[in-house]
Amino acid sequence: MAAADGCAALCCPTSGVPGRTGTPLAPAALARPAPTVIAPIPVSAPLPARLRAPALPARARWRHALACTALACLTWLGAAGAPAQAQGAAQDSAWATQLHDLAGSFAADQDISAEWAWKVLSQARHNGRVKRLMTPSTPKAPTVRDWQAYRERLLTAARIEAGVAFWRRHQRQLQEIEARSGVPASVIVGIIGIETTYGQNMGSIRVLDALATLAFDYPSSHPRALERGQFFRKELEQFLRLCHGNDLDPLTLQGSFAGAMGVPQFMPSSWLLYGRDGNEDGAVDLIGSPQDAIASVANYLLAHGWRAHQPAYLGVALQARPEQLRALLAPDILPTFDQATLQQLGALPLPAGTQYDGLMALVELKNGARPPEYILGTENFYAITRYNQSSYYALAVLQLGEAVQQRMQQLQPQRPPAPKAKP
Ligand SMILES: [Ca+2]
Repeated sequence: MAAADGCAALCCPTSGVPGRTGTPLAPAALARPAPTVIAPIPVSAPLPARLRAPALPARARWRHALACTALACLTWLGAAGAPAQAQGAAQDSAWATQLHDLAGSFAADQDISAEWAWKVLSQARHNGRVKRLMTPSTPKAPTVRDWQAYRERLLTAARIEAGVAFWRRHQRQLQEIEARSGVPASVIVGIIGIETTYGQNMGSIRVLDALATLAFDYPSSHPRALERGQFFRKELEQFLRLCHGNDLDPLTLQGSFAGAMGVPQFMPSSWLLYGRDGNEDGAVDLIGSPQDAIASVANYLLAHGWRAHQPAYLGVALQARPEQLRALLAPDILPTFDQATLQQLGALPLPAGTQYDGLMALVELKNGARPPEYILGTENFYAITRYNQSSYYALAVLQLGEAVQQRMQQLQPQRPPAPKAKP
């Protein structure tokens, strides 16, 4: 996700792009596309050269040889059953070879066999809709960002009410985590609300297909297509490890078009690294357990620099000259300026006299043809952008959490007036 530019959150949600975890905004239930059927590699196709690398120790060579033999058998079995109409697609040898190559990379793995990997990967299907959604748009006119429109689209009354219900349902756990970690309940509630509306929309695309498509057929028109393809290849590998180690079915798991999964929309690597067992049942289940999702979101933010009891953003009174404004915006969302430097550059933190002593970034929020808005993002604001690298996303998370909290306070039952003391 393009760092701090807000584009991802506004127009191109992508879960877990390099540098990001979780994921992008989950698109509302995407229609399942007709899959492109890719036949297995013909039995005569040689294994890629990397599978035949000779530098392995003797034991690994034996295992490697067995794996390759098994791969060939599985390939032959698959080819024998391939429908005639798939013969044309079978010409796409690049797709099949890369899947084959990835399966073979498990040959020396201690936990996962290449046979199992190929059994799974050979069933990956190219998803044209995933590729189209990830393809950069080429509008005739540049996209005009509009923070207020984006905010209104996300901070709906229905989402706020769902947030109230979620917060009440998990109030005890949220309070305990806030007390223990310093990550406010409102921030956790904000993230889960923006990502999936509290588990209502976790995505409907088969993760295996999404990751394989983005790993091996990333849109070439993207300026960083190679890097992003490598990122998704790694995520596909981690997806196999996640499923293998947690008894998850890799053929049925669904998520966003970028392969993000569950209530918090974690990419496979983030699930493995930052997933936590919030309900203490011995497993990390980010799909079926909101408690695990809550604990994992807090853990993710802590791991990415969340500072307890510090604000995530401040207001700003901007009196900067044009050259000062350029200097203030140059670092983008990276917290760069202390209070003294901000004041020298004409950006005064609000409320005046705030005690925040960390670094900050001046964040510009464009409003279409109307004047932009500005805030000061702190290190905690930056931590939220590690979840989704968009300043618009981070502020929407924070303001949704605030809106849910305010709504809960409005709904607090009114205390009856104290009885008058008898004279
Ligand atoms: Ca659990």
